[in-house]
Amino acid sequence: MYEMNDKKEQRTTPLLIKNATFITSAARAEQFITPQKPMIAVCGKSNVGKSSFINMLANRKKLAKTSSEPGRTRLVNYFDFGEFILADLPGYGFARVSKTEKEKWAKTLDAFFKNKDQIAHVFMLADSRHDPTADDVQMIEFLHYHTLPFTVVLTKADKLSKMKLKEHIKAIAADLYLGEKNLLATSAETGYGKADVLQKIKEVIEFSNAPQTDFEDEDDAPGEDEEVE
Ligand SMILES: Nc1nc2c(ncn2[C@@H]2O[C@H](COP(=O)(O)OP(=O)(O)OP(=O)(O)O)[C@@H](O)[C@H]2O)c(=O)[nH]1
Ligand SMILES: [Mg+2]
Repeated sequence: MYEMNDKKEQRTTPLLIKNATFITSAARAEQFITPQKPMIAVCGKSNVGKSSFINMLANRKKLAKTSSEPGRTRLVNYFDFGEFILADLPGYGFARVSKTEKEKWAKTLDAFFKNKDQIAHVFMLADSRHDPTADDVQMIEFLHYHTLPFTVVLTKADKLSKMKLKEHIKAIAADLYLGEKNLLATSAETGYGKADVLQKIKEVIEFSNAPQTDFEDEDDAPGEDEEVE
């Protein structure tokens, strides 16, 4: 009962995004930034709609550069959203690039996710129209392996009928061994699903800013096996 009321309360005060700005691009790990506010990473295969998703959240058409030509975002692009930072990551799984280039991307992504403490959440984008690719599955395994908290965001929902979208959400969730609630369907074209994403971000920020229980201190506190002088 309480939980329901809490949810309702949160829903009535949505996260407001006023003025999102571009911070910087990083091509290499040494250029990664260490922001003082919660950072959310946006990842997914090339052309899935990462930059468009960021623009949708920012209410701006050209904050993040979008392109119909896959593989355009080759850098980590950071955006300041006021209460949080968004990092637009280079897309993976683009066939038409050289092996060296692919390895470079893999290295960048790897290095980025190694800074685990810096990442409050990951939005892993996948196309709502298709089955997850082998790369998508690998990315999710990677997130699991590094115990990074993530939500799967399905893009381009406007391309499907409501019925089909529902079917796809179910199928994709099953494919990824996730509950349907771990998936948020969106459309950068129509703004569908934006409120759900903002709600998720709000929860992430609140969790990040909440004082964390310091278990180490508890261990350090005098226990049964320790003598107090
Ligand atoms: N219909 C529709 N098209 C979309 C949507 N989101 C993105 N697109 C289109 O998909 C193409 C790729 O979008 P981007 O946002 O550039 O994709 P990206 O994931 O940033 O791509 P890379 O940076 O190259 O990895 C563009 O032509 C967008 O207009 C959506 O929600 N609906
Ligand atoms: Mg992009």
